[in-house]
Amino acid sequence: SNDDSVVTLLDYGAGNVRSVRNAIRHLGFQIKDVQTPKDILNARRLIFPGVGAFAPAMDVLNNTGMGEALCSYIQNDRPFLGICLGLQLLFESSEENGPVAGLGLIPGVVGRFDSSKGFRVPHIGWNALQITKDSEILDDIGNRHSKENKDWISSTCNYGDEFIASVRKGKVHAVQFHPEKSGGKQFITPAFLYPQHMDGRGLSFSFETLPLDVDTFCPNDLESLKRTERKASKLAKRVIACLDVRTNDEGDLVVTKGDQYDVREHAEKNEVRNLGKPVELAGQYYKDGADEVSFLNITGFRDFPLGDLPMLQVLRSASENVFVPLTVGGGIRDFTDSNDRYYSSLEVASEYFRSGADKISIGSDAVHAAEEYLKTKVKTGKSSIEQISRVYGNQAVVVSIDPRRMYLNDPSDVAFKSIRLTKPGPNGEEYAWYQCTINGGREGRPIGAYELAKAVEELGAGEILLNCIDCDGQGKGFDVDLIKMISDAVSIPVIASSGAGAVEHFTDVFSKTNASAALAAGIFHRKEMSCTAAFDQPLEVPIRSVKEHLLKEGIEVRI
Ligand code: 1PR
Repeated sequence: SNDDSVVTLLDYGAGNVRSVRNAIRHLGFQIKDVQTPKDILNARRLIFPGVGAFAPAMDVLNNTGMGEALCSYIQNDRPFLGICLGLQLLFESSEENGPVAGLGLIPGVVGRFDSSKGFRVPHIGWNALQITKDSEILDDIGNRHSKENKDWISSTCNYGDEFIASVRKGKVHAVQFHPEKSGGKQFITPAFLYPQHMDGRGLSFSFETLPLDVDTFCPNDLESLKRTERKASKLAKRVIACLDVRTNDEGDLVVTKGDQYDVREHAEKNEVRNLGKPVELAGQYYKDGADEVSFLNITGFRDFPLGDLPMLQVLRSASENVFVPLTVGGGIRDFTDSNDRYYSSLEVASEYFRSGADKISIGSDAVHAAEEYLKTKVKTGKSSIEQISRVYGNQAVVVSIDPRRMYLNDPSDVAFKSIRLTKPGPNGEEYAWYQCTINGGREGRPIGAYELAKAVEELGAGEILLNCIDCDGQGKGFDVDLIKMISDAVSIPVIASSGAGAVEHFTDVFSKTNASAALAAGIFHRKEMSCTAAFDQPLEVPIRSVKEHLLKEGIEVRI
């Protein structure tokens, strides 16, 4: 097409491209989907938001002839923007699922981050870009990087290792991060893998400057970024708003909030506590500065999730207005319906990704998988964690742990890892272990939070959402003992959850543990809660105030 208002999109159906679509439309363009390789060759401008893992994406490109068309399009210096995997695929090969050969347009290998240096992998969150367009900085990096791809590099990022954050040559751009998920600021890079052998040169990028018209694209705030020091940068700590969603007794999908996982009002009618509409609240929290939004379908363990059209609709609508990552959890597992039709957890997850989720979160099914794995010591490849991470990448798989504190006088009383408590239990117990539960806390299982966390990390989970039933909804602070134990035990990011009631609780958890993010629910919804039945709680605190407080206390956050 020659129409200037049209953007051609290469979406091979492997994940969440919905947000990119929403971003393109938000900028006033129309979308033409690639159906055949010819559509690539005829594009006026092309966006390739690679999603999923490297090998399956290359298979699609090779088997459809799209790969060949892409190479010719790029070699002819036609307007192009690759995002995430859409950048990685341009390189010679990747270590993900591999080595697997890529399109070979840029010299270099896509490698794995080295988590042994104390940097958490996958790399999920907000990290500062290095603008390295001027030769001064290029010289600075010296000869460590390959000369061959030097002319491609437009920006880098240092996360223990220096890695390529974006490339550009002529009209061809590609970025490792997700401008469409960066809320108009900085960027987020779920860069489990990153292209190596690089130099720096650069541009900065944001959703607002998505270079739909690459000819006139202009980096924003180049000067201030140029001045930033070239040292290993830590990821900003994330603040995540969580919406527990369920159907109320009238059949509407509502945001609710439990008190130690109990979501009933306990007033006369014993209704499900209704705090508002999921899409509206998500939009509000995004505007208020949430780094991510999570939807937990808390009764998903009961119903067949693919039948759960309202939840899919919530994701579709939320992703139109929320330009930060969305996570969805609840009921992700293999399933056989009443007609004996079998659905794999992968199919269930795929439906969520297509509807706008960037990550899925697995609770109950992860407990079963971990128990099985610890018993047999065999990775079957069949668990939901393994299946989904293989296709969508580890960064897309969160495991939600719902542990309950079990007090002990003597740690040798149990076979599970226990800790010495900072504050003794109700009967003076000095120790506790944390028992994993399934089905929203309804059933305790013979596995501890520590054992579960280690096992799911080995199975391929990319992040842990660490709740604590005892603290949930209490507003008295996070369980720092538990969060410290788990965040020290694994090298994937840990999201601290349950108990936030004041801004100080966030500082507390970030300064005393290695949590990468803190998630909260009640503290952000209290305005809504105060109009429901008696619920004796501290006042509502906006996300903005939490972040301002963290910044004041010297903890880096995205403002
Ligand atoms: O087991 O895969 O179907 O997933 C079910 C998911 O639903 C799990 O992630 C589980 O944590 C969640 N869930 C199940 N029942 C409840 C409940 O409340 N009755 N919600 C529930 C759990 C926990 C937190 C909460 C924090 C912060 N919500 O995410 O938002 O504790 O709350 P606070 O800041 O107000 O203290 P599956």
